Amino acid sequence: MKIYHTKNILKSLAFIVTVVLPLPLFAHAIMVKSQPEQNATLTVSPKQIDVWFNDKVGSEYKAVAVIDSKGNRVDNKDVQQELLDGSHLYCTIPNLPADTYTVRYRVVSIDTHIVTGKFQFTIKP
Ligand SMILES: [Cu+2]
Repeated sequence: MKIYHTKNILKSLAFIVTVVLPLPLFAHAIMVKSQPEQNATLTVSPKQIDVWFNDKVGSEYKAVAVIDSKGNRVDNKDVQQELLDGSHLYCTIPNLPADTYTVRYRVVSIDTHIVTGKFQFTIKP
């Protein structure tokens, strides 16, 4: 009798987890695309850096930074989140000289996990 009862509770919990909770709300953010692309070699300095995630990310604590090969931050510190596409962050950069740059990003996923990552691109006129 007791075991049967426990099974029913477990079944109910399983139902709540799989059906009632909207699972897509708990997505963990993963960067899916960037502009410039990872390891791209460009002949001219881009005007801005774009990163896209697999899902909307939180509007707080977002960060995108561009670092030159000497470790200096060179972006304009103006990260924005696209209004109609919360998965898209971007920042502007000044006209940069030839170098290899590292883009670092930090976002808060909808599942509340903080996600950080980086990629590089090179400017070589
Ligand atoms: Cu997560």
